[in-house]
Amino acid sequence: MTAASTTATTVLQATQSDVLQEIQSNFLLNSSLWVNIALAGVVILLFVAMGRDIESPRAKLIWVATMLVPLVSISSYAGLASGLTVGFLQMPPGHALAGQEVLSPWGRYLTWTLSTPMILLALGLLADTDIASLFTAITMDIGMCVTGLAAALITSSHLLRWVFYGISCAFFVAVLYVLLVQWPADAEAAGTSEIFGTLKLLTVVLWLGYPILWALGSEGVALLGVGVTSWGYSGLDILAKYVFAFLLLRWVAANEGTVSGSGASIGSGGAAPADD
Ligand code: RET
Repeated sequence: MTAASTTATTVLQATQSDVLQEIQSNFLLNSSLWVNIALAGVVILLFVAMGRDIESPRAKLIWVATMLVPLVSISSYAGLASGLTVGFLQMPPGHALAGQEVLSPWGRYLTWTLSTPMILLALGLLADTDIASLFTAITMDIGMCVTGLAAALITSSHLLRWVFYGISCAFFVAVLYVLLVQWPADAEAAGTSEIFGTLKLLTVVLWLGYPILWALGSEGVALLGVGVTSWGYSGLDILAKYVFAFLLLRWVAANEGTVSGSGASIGSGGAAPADD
């Protein structure tokens, strides 16, 4: 190992343990992470039990997509609690905390890229939508998360942080359009409109909280501190992921016939009878 690479390694390790120390010394922040790790663990076990009798391929696909939500979550929160996916960022001139080293839990935005498509996949399957519409919702959602990550990570320009925030919001509008305009009609035709309506409302209302929190938190105008912002996201996550997933799975387990009987477009296994 050369002297230069030894120095680089030392700096990297020091930075990560600095971050961990900072997280552990902030009770609000640390508890917001560990509560979610514990909850995700319980929810995973619960969902395994709830899905054990599901048999039709389509209902199973909804179940696996739903299961992935707490599975991604437990990994995401473990990454945050260990300091691996949290860093210090120096905010650019113009930002409320300009020049200060601000703790940024950027891993959240990264892992939303994996968890939110699973939520949309489950919802799209429930509504028995077509593959183009599902593809649109999921890709727009990934666009929203990745540009949200960019908005959080940019330290070169205050303006560009908000430009990326705006781009992310534009992607979000496309997701909202699919959820509010396209899928309700599909769900009506599939006979799942009641549960779809409940889950759509829960999703739209809670998801709107995320950009609001980002704007008010330390990455935006910094009206809220790092710990309060983190609890805000953790609270939204508990409702938007675990409560959402529980309601969906409970309904699917009790109404498997409705789900497996609807459409043959995605995940129904209708085109491959030999599979059984
Ligand atoms: C950001 C900031 C940039 C603008 C917008 C955002 C929206 C985030 C959303 C996140 C939803 C996350 C969920 C996670 C569950 O695992 C990235 C905060 C529009 C809607 C439901």
